Amino acid sequence: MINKNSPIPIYYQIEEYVKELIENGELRPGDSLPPEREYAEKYQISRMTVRQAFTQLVNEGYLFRLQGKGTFVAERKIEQPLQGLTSFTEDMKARGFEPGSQLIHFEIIPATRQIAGQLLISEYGPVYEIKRIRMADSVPMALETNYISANLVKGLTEQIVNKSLYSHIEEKLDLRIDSASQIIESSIASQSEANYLKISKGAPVMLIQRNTFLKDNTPLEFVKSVYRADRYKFMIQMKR
Ligand code: 16G
Repeated sequence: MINKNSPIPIYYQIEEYVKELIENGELRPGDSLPPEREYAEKYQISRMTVRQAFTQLVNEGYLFRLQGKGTFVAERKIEQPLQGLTSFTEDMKARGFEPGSQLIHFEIIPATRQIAGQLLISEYGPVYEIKRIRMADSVPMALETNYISANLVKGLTEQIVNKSLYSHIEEKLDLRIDSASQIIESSIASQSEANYLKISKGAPVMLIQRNTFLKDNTPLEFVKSVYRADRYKFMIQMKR
């Protein structure tokens, strides 16, 4: 696999080789990699070079290290297209995962000025504040807080939001979800976010803010989410 005469740097060749093993399934999530020393001896290269390749793969999310235990293959990231306006439940089902939610908080609160501004309702108007851990096959993927006007979407209950909000809104309330705008920025998990998402404090996350509108442009929801950066990547098609 390693060609020392190639103009391609050796660390890069190792990286490509390990990626190939992961992509063709020879290395599966959770598998441990042979110690760097073993690679170095086998291919007669320096341990530093192997380390450099592994570090790059850790940074790209293919591998992770456990102190004193070694280097392991990470779970594959979900590649989430950004074009379609879909719900978490739809996204997970489309990938063959069982969608799940754990309700952390459900309350009708008076809208703060920020929330009222996002939902175009009056300050202190009643809004649902719904905080859910969103799960795929019981693994926490994101922490989501929705704000929805209680005058627009009447009669939400804990039972309803334990399932799909979008399907309730469309199928039971017959409202047409039409468009959304979304902002994505990077951040790190706070202690409480880390606990909910079962990651370490300070682990990379993506903050997503979504404003969703009905067919007549009425704001339906204002959502703040924290997505695990080790499990998600986003994709968008572009054309020029
Ligand atoms: C997605 C949406 C969220 C929406 C939810 C409905 C993002 C960032 N958020 O998670 O705005 O409320 O789906 O999901 O994509 P549900 O129908 O499964 O409850």
